[in-house]
This record gives sequence, C-alpha cells and structure tokens, in this order.
Amino acid sequence: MNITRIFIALLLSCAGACTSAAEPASPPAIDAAASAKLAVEVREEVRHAWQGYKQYAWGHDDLAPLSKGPHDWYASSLLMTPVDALDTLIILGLKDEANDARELIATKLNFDQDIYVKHFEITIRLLGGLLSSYQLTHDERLLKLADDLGTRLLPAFDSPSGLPWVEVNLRTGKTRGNESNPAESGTLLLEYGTLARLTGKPIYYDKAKRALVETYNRRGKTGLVGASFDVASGKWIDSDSHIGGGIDSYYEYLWKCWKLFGDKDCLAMWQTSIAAINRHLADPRDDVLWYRHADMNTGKHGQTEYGSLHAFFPGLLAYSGDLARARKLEEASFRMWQQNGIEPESFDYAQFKVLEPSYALRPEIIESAFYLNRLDASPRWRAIGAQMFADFRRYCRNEVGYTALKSVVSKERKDRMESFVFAETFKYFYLLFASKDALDLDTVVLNTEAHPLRRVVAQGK
Ligand code: DMJ
Repeated sequence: MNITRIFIALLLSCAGACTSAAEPASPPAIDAAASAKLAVEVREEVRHAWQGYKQYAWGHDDLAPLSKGPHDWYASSLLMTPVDALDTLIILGLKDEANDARELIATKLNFDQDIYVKHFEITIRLLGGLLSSYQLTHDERLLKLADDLGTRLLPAFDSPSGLPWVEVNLRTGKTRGNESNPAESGTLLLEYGTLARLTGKPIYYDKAKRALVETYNRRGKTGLVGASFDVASGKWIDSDSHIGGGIDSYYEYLWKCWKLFGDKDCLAMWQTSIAAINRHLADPRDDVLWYRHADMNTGKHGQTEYGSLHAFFPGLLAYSGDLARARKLEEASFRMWQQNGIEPESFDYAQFKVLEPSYALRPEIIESAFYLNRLDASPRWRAIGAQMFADFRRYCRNEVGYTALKSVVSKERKDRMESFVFAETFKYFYLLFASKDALDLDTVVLNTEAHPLRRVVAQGK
C-alpha cells in the first residue's frame, strides 16, 4: 500500500467509527459585518428553497427536492410547508413570499377532512404556526383557522388516563394510537395555552396541562420519565430514559410553559426534572459533557447514545440559566457534527461512532448555537454556526431547495425537505447571525417548532 492509499484508508475508517474524541480544528471567529452578511445569505437560501416549493409543490405539504414534485402527509394536503414557513418569511422580511403564503393558507387551508392526523405534529407545526403568524400579522383568518383546528383536535385528550391518543380524525373526532411517549403528551401546552388565551376558551389550557401533569406524575423514582407508555392504561411500556426524540420536548415545555405563562406548577416540575437529568444522565468526559441513557426507575446506566435531536439540550440549558453545562454540551455536539462534516441522527459518543447515519435537515444544534449566542456573549457560537451553515449548504443544497441525507458518511441524498427546515433550521441560522432586533427573546417564547409565541396576559390580542 502506498502512502496515499494508507491515508485514504485511514480517512475512510475514521468516517464511520473514529475512536478519537480529541478536539477538532476550531473555526475562525467572525466579526459583526461578516455575521450580518451571513444573515443576508441565509435569507437568500430561504428564498431559493421557497421558490422550489412554489414551482414544484405549491398547495401541497412539502417539496420532494430530488424528484421535483409534491409530497403530502395524508390523502389531502394540510399546507405543512406554508404554515410552518410563514413566520420565518415574515421575520426575514421576505414580504412577497409571506403574502403569497398567507393568502394560500387563508383561502385554501381546510381542516374538514376525513383523515387521521398525528396530534403532536399537527399541534407543534400547524397550531403553533397559525398562532405565531396571527400574532405577527393580526390576520383574524389565521386565528379562526387555529380555533377550528383546536376544536377538531380536542377529542385526542378524551382517554381514561388524560394522556392524549396519538391520532385524531379531523372530521369525525375518532381517535386511535395507544402507544405514545412523553414528547407527544407533554409538548402541547404552549400552543393550546396560547389558543386558550387568544380565544378566551380555558378548556384548551386545561386539557393540555392535564396531559403534561399526567406525564410528570408517572415519573420513576429517579424523577425521570421513560421512552413510551400505553395511553389507555397509563402504564409504561419502555422505561429507558434519555433526552432524545420521544422525550426531548416534554422537558423543553416544562421550562418554556413557566416562561410563557408564569405557571408555577411547570416551574416546579422543571426543577425536579432537571435535577434528575443532571444526576442520572449527565456524563462528563474529558473537557466536554454528554447525556446518556438510564433506567427511569433504577437509574441504571444504559447506552452512550446521543444524536441530532438531543442537540436541542444545550439551548435549553442555556435558556434556563445553566451556561456552564450548555457550553460543554454544545462543544460535544459540534464534535459529533465535525466527525463527518455534518451530524448523524444517532451516535455512540463513547466509541465516537455513527449508529444511524441519516440527516433530516434537523435544526437542534443550530437552535442551541442561537440560544448560546444570545445568552453567553462569546464569539464562539457564531463561529461554529458559520461552519455549520457552510457545511449545510455544501452537502444539502440542490438546484430546487435542500435535501435530507441518507448518510452523513457517504453524503448520499434523500428525496425529503421537511417543513421544519423553514420553520426552524433556516430561522435559527438567521437569528444566530442577525442582530438581536430580529426577535425579542424577552417578549416571546419559541415553541418546539421555533414558532414565536407572544405573552398574552388575558383574553385579547
Ligand atoms: C421538529 O418537528 C421539532 O423540533 C420537534 O420537537 C423535533 N423534531 C423536529 C425537528 O428535528
């Protein structure tokens, strides 16, 4: 084997399973002018992807960016991309695009459909998107749509346990789906609570709060919750605890519901939970920090698994005041990103090895960089954000939009562009690089889909 071939072999072996977690090369700091320029570049990328949606998938849920056609979640479209994108288009000042999206939504979105929809996804994307866009535009048509959607979703809460069924039929109100998880039952109150305040219908707040409290009440002796439960019996199916997908935003909403509504129950539940997370899941290694799996009842350590969804947690730590842990966890997350130049869905940090190689255009690590940049006043977070934006463009952009990746190792593409790329990924990149005036974090709380919800003291607008 000659020197070049040895070098290539070493590179390839490191791509999937590199055992070294040593600190990789550090991206250079960027000044205010460079950051402002990046914000403009993000805006142009949003325009590019929106143009692709408009040309090839107008009126449908999503653009399939490789086949250049529409993709719908159900038998009929619920305009996922326009609703998820609208507040981003407004915040970025893309006025024509925002007006087009708003008119499409106001004139074509119809929830009277005989389809079973995912309660959690529809709440965070559509209800959240309609409410934030209503608060930004004062367009009453958007609030009317949100109220109609909320009414149609409410039967999801009618279970013996108070934990919501996974799916609800928008026309008949019939429900189905027994196996659920804390993220699905506990990531509803910001949206339903805002709807309650804006419509003067407290039932929305009460139902969603009960689901959150019922989830919390089922925590194990450790204070942690598990990975899945049965909605009818309220019993746990899987006691594995972690901060990743299926649990993640339950913890996020405990803190954020305190921030948005000043609900002291939420603060108390958050305090118990974050203490348990740091006691049983935090895993400091070398100069960084990871969060592992553990059993919710015994605290017995489980997998050393982390991934793109877990990477929201540095942001939540920073937002709730724990900057020391937030910095270390974001640094760890960025090392995961740098191993292949973009982050995988799932990763074993003890072996520094990719477990599930896909990248769905997820925002969480950028969301965390945004919170740290706002709250930590270090140039580091924009510097790593600039690196991630360059990588994101390099590997995911195509001629009509952005594509997910089947593998961050091979960079093979996938024919999906989820609506959250507009709602979250681009929005967090923009907010990371733009000035603070772009969004006042003192007056809004971002839902888990990055829809900014403004405090509403009582019924009113
Ligand atoms: C989004 O729909 C939300 O951020 C949710 O909480 C988790 N998954 C996606 C983005 O990765």
